[in-house]
Amino acid sequence: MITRRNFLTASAALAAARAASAPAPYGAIPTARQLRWHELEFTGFLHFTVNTFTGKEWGYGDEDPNIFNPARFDADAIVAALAAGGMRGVILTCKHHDGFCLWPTKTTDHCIRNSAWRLGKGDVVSEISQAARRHNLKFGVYLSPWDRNSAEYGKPGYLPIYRQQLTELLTGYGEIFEVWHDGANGGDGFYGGAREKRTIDKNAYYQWPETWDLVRRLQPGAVIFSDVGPDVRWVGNERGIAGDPCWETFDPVGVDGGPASPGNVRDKESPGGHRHGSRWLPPECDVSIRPGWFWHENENARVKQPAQLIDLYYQSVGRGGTLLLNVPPNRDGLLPAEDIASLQGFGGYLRKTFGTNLAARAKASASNVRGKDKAYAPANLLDGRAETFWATDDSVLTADATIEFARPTTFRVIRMVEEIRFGQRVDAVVVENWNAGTWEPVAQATSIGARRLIRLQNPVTATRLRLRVTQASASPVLNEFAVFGE
Ligand code: FUL
Repeated sequence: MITRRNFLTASAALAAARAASAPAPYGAIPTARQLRWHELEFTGFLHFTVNTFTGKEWGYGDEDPNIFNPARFDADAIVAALAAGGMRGVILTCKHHDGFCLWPTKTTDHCIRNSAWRLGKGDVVSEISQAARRHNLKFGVYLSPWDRNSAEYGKPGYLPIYRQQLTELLTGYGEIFEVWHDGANGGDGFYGGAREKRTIDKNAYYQWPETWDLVRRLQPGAVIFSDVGPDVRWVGNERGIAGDPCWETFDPVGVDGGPASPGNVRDKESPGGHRHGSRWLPPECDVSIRPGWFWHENENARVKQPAQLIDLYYQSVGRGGTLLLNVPPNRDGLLPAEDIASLQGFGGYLRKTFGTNLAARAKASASNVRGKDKAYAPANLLDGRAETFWATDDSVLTADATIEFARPTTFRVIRMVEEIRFGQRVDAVVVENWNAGTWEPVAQATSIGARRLIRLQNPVTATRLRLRVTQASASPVLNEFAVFGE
């Protein structure tokens, strides 16, 4: 007898039989923390320390803590300007190479506690982290491994100090989204008065794997950045520009061809990554809004203009990486008016350009849909949802999706997103415009990954557009195809 309950169970089983299974992941895939990091797209860097007051880029380590005295320091104003620029996170130089700590650390006297600022009661890390939370930005820390102040630097005794500093930062200031270790390791310095040159073995000295374990234990959600990851790779230049193509996967190799470590990587390979690399290790593109990383009076007229920031955005975020833009506070402890104006101009561009996907109401069709299952329909490219995607059958590596607008639509920017939970699968695409009975190419690209943005030379008007995957290493799985006016 067919009861209602049996009937329902039977039809559910039928539906399940018809539903095609999701594609198997291809190659290396991102972790949950990497996925969250990709979504941030654009974050800020704050280089701020004794250098701001001495005019140096690299402090020697013998600076008097009293020179750090940003009389009008206003964390809220700083972070508000970053937010207006469109940033979703901020990383502070809690300690740069000079060793001066911007928080009252227990590990050294060379810190803010011994500065005249706020009678030694101030804590820049605390204030920036709290302002970040108020403005809905994630907070991250830069802790320079090289410490030109510490007497222990270069000896075994420095490692426990470095790890203790990291522990203080990762336990005292709430959730941390990124831990940033640069690769400028060793050289001359004050070193507790020794004033000498100390070189270290870049692969062995810091015992990075143990330090990274510590970060995992204390802040499991944080990504770790360095020349070699383990979560996010340096893009290989300080101009903020990723390669084209730019693969999200990478197997770093040391300068001599041996094992790599922070400060020892063949950085010519970093902008492009490695197609079919064994690790998901996407690039973060760091660059300063000014020529230097720290504020210098004589660079006030050389602040990057919104148009330059826009170009950088397309060359970093638009190639599947993230953009980490440094905006250094000045001696007052504020962002200069020039920098704030640039951020505002750029943030306005982002909001205006990417606020409306002109393809959101278009109709989509495709040459192939995985298992003919609606769950993988090309309409998913247009729905603005992160979790839905267009996928083809496993055997179908080249395919196209066509979208039809209700009326002629003019756009200048194209955005494509792979569903990277399934790995980086697409090797090349072409976008074509239906014009008087033929398909005309308007754009082409290689790697997509987390994002590919194409800004056309001139706006294009279309009634019908076709996205053709012309080469792929596994059946394409695409999350988004969007177009924007400028
Ligand atoms: C480098 C440092 O040497 C620079 O001063 C700056 O902090 C840059 C972001 O990282 O390794």
